[in-house]
Amino acid sequence: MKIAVLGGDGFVGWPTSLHLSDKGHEVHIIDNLSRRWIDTELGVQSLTPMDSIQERTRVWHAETGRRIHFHLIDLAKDYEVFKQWLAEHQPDAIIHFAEQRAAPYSMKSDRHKNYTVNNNVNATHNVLNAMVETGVHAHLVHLGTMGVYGYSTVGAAIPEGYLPVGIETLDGDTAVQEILYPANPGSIYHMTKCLDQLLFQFYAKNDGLRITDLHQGIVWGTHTEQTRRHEQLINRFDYDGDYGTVLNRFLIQAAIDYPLTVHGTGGQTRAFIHIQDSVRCIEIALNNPPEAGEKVKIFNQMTETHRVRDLAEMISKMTGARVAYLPNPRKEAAENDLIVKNDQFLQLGLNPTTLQEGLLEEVVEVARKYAYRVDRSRVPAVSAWTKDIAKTVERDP
Ligand code: USQ
Repeated sequence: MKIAVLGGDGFVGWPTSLHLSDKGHEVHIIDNLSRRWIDTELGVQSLTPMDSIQERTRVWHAETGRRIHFHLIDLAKDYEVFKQWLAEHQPDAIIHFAEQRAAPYSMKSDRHKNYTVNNNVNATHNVLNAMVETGVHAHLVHLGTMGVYGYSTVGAAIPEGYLPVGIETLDGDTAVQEILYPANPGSIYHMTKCLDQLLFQFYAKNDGLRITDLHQGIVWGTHTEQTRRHEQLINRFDYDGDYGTVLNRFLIQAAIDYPLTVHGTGGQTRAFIHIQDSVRCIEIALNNPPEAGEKVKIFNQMTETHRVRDLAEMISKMTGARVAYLPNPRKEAAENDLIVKNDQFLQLGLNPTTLQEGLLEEVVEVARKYAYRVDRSRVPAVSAWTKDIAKTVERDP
């Protein structure tokens, strides 16, 4: 297949591009390199040393003989350029990662809120609009988030996207209708992914676009089979308070002897997936597209659920790190349960990497190896969800 990977320079986009190229697909990365600009804005860098995208693709070619093409396009701003690219290249599939993906970054200030909404919603709509306009009815696979469901405790498993609801009819009967699971975002970033869902629903219905939305949990880990092949193919690894996700943050904190930064009681339960499984899921989704005219296909892309404090205690036992319970900068439920259905990927052959088997290797291979690159002043999470919370958040544990 000819595959366009939008956002192919990012944390999940890069290993996905390598994985698909390795499988023999013709991969075209489209990216505006915004994630690298944001590193500059925040004054941080990936824990792992990252080369330019041009250098990464050159090394991939030298290693494997395969070419990954790179196109510098801003999807949110350069609609006409993207439309022309699409008409010219006619990909069979488009994978859409090209969104600002950090919840804390999206909550930093009014400017960051505007940026996240404008960037994410425009990018998604521009892609859909250009597909219809050019008649390129490629299979669109979008990286969504488990966060669209919210984390309120309902004591029932979260289904894969849809919920059957009974509505009382005028004559007293019950009509059953399938609806998108009620969106319940916990940040501006998560809200944009909820808005994406409506855009997909409309374009699938109105224009018969074939769309798959992957509701992914928190990704942990760094390496995939392909990123291990050469030092310069390494994936990025964020540890800072805005872009670092919880488990990867705990790993690097343990490696630099920084108390593990648990927000609140650590009673938040979240869904997790290893980066290797994430790229496999994307491939499985690509190979199982919906039919034209079918509703949007939704998968829950996660393999395990864990409570934040249990993760901290697990890593503390493994490494001897101390655990710090800090005031929570976020507005979120202090404690929640989470049960998630992920039957579709399991039935299609996903064999999950568990935390137990992968964690130790990650600490030793990545966190300790690159610990010398960490700027400790960038570890605290200082982005507060409301102005009131900002007053109560302790800046440094
Ligand atoms: N947390 C801590 N300590 C930290 C960092 C986070 O206790 O140092 C807590 C947070 O308060 C939150 C939980 O850990 O309760 C998860 O935070 P996170 O930053 O790991 O994850 P989140 O903000 O939800 O976002 C990440 C990715 C996002 C993706 C999402 C999947 O950045 O792109 O969509 O995970 S999910 O969480 O399932 O919605």
